[in-house]
Amino acid sequence: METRSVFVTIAGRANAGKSSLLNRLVGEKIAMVTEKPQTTRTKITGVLTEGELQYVFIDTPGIQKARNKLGEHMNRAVSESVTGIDAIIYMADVTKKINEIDRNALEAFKGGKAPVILALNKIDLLENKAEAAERIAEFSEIAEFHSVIPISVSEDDGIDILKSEVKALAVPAPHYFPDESVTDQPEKVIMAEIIREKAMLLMHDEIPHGIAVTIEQLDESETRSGEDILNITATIFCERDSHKGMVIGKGGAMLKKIGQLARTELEEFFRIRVNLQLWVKVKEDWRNREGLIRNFGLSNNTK
Ligand SMILES: Nc1nc2c(ncn2[C@@H]2O[C@H](COP(=O)(O)OP(=O)(O)OP(=O)(O)O)[C@@H](O)[C@H]2O)c(=O)[nH]1
Ligand SMILES: [Mg+2]
Repeated sequence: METRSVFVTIAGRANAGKSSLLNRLVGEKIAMVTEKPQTTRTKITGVLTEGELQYVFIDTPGIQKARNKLGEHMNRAVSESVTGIDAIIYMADVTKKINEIDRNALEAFKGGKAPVILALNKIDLLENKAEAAERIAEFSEIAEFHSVIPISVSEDDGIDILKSEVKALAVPAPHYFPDESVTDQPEKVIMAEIIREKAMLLMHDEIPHGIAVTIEQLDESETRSGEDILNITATIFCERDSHKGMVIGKGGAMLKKIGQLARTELEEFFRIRVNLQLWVKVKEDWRNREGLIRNFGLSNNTK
């Protein structure tokens, strides 16, 4: 059988819905999603195989005006993901006016070879569909697109059209990932991300952005009734003592809530009972410390 593959990078400003799109395309929740900007911190590969064709989607962090070293790493993760691929899906929230970040990103893509598909997301939020036309006009003034597709990831609207546009760009090539895989993320990374997502969802202001999670210990045992159980010990890092207090909450209430939400999702994802132990530690200003950024697996230095 002659096989084909297509590599597509999903890029755009924070909160546009890139990770939601990745999850929708591969049919499983492999990337974390929150209503807060700057949720995704590294590139995440999603794989979808349909017969001879393998799609490889790369979700990237929202492009930002970097305010710390972590932000610089995140932007680098985007720029390194837009070369050597077959297409770029540039995703934008249709309800937001274009800005400098869109302009600069699209200008930078002009130097590359990959065709750019503009996906205008969240059309479900438009009262008047004519607003989409306004946005299309704005974007068309600053760049040329392979195609422009209004979509709603949450309503599953227009995703098929987007997929068929991508499919048309596939090239004869081997399948680079096993046909049954949905992501190349190691299990520990997925575990840490599920916990981080819950902490991000429940925390406010600056706290969610200063959270990192590591898995300290992982083993499987049997309960007394003979059921398999996965024992996970994880640490939630935050940037200040005052943040630590908030993450733990009154009488440990917040940490318990994070743990409950995370455990439910971990059990669903890994289809096994989970025993989750959470610790909270402080690493001051870690988002500006290269060594810590690297330890948390967030470094983008290609060495
Ligand atoms: N109304 C509406 N909301 C959506 C849609 N798609 C995504 N969202 C919401 O938009 C928010 C951001 O979604 P994400 O998928 O995390 O966005 P992202 O682009 O990956 O964000 P970063 O990782 O921060 O760059 C979440 O609250 C989603 O539920 C959509 O089609 N319609
Ligand atoms: Mg994301």
